[in-house]
Amino acid sequence: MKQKITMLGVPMDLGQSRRGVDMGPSAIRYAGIVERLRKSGYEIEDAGNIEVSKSPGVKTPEEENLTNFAEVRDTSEKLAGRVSNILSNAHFPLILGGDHSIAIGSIAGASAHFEKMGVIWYDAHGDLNTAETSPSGNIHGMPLAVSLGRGHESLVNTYKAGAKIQPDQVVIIGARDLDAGEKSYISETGMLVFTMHEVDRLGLAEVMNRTIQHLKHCDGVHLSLDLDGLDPHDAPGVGTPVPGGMSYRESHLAMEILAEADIITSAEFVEVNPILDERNKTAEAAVALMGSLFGEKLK
Ligand code: NNH
Ligand code: MN
Ligand code: MN
Ligand code: MN
Repeated sequence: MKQKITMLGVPMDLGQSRRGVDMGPSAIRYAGIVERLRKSGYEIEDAGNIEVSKSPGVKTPEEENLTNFAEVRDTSEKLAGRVSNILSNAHFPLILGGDHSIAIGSIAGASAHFEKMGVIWYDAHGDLNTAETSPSGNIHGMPLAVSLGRGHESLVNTYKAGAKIQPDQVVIIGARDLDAGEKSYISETGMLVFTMHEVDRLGLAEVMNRTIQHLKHCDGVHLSLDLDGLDPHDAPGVGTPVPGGMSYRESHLAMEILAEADIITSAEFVEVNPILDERNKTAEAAVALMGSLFGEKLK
């Protein structure tokens, strides 16, 4: 992994319906991410937060069931440009959310630097909805679909026209709450999904080994880690907790295996909501996982 990290906060809460996740970047900073990674020998530059503006835009009929469409689209475009610049400077982009809708921008910006970028989606959810299949209209349930070229075209065309990744470049880990439309898309495409059933049967070490193997043909890998992938016991500060998730320990192991494999080229940690949290426990978990991802235990 590159020795220089540029960290960027995205205080976005418009991709879902519970306020507070816009304070995620502050909570993660407060939990000591900069000091933590410096201790491991990284040069880390905090680029601050990108501006998320609320525009009272009038929706067109094509934007139905896409809550805060204009704001999410504008922020995605801005974020993609910033992530792309970080990679152009040969730094590692570490993005702090914000809700998961920000992945539209992170993936658009990062994928421009690779022929075939893989994506590891660590999440209780698939985030494969479109406006047609979404039960909520919340765009944080759609970013993986958008990156795969499905959904409203101006979201799909963020930064660069068209799909940024193909289904064989994606691995979902920890899924336990998939909507009907997401399930049919997964079975149509044969995308690799390790639900909690597979995590329990195989163990997370084997799941990670298979994930790394599956992404062997990729020349870069973006890690998109939704804190609700963890069990709510270990990460209570999230907007849509789902019981039966991966533990704090398992998640550490996952990050350590990724650090050993040295395949991650950009990462985001999303959905930390300090208002719903217990004494910053979820932000602290995020920081600890970042420590492991950047090889803390290996040195
Ligand atoms: N699948 C639901 C939806 O589309 C919930 C998504 N919520 C998430 N995703 N937190 O990670 O609204
Ligand atoms: Mn530099
Ligand atoms: Mn998510
Ligand atoms: Mn989720």
